[in-house]
Amino acid sequence: MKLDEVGVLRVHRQRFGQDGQAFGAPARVNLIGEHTDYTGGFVMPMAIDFSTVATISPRDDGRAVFYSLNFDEEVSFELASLGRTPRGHWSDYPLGVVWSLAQEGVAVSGFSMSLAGNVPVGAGLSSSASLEVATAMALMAHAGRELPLKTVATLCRRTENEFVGAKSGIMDQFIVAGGVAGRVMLLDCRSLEFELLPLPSEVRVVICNSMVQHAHAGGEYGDRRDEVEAGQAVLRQLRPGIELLRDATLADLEACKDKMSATSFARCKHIISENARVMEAREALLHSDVKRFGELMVEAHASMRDDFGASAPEVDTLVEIAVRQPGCFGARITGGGFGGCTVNLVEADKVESFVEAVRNEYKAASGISANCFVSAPVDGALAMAAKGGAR
Ligand code: GAF
Repeated sequence: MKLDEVGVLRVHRQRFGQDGQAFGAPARVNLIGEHTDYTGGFVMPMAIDFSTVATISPRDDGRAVFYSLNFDEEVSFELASLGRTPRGHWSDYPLGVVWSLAQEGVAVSGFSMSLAGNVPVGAGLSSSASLEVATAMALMAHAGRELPLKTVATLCRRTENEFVGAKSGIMDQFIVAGGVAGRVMLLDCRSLEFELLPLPSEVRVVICNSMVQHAHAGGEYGDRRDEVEAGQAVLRQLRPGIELLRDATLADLEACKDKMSATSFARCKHIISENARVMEAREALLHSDVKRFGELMVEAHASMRDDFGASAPEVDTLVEIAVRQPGCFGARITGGGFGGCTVNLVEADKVESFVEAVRNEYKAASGISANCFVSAPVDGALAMAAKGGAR
């Protein structure tokens, strides 16, 4: 899905009277490892072919001016008096990046920034991380600073957690900044060490949007996180050597069952079993065992639905339809949950018939037209910039 980057540069010039420099960031889909990131576990995302472009040029009045092409709205702030003051507005994301960069010791001078994106919002594909990372790339260039991947991801996560007020983990910002074309990423969310793995050539990643939206900030995502952290606190207290849930086994959890709520038990069970599934999925990929990889995706979906309580009826329907189709190895909900998209692993030469059947059957079952698209793993923002362009 190519953004009209030239169009964004033209709009920037018309509005601000200066040529801008454009920086892009993709979206992401997570193949497996859901809700494991904020307890230091494992995830396996890849960057996908949607993007946000931030175009920047300097100004000399000490102001930060953002223009959103998507909303056709301009907002302006005095940089000298910038505090941690979110307004519940789209500009919280780019403004939060300015604030977060300052926490990192990078102060920026006045700038005009035009922002445009084609990442579906509320679909679980990380439109917010894409916006944060594109903004950070533009601001770093404006300040003449190059920061490493871990710092870029961490400062963008800080924007989300401490400025916007959404309690997300590190996965989205990390893959959006650090993705590499043709590779999926196995990320250890405690050490931030990662491994890049190829997808077997006989499969394609198909993403199907249920068109049912979720809400992240506050809401159910935050509730799940609290339930998980309550369980983690019990394990930490009762089992020596457990700092984060990723250190625990299902036997540890079982031993602490009567010390936590049934809800926390189920949430932790999902996370502990999901971490194990991610590691098994890595093995499957290393052996090009797409059949096993697909089975793990289906198990991961059941765990998100039954233990984590983070699916939605429409998404369950999409998964049930998908796994019946010839050539589909596995399907599951992807992202934070409560709606959004499924990710499907499909035999390359069955993709067309798969998409047609899923769209038809989903429409018949729910009355909703799903959007389906295929994406290979694409470059993240740092690789994109290193290759010299927003795209
Ligand atoms: C959202 C969050 F932003 C991520 O950090 C992650 O927790 C994900 O939900 C669930 O795996 O995308």
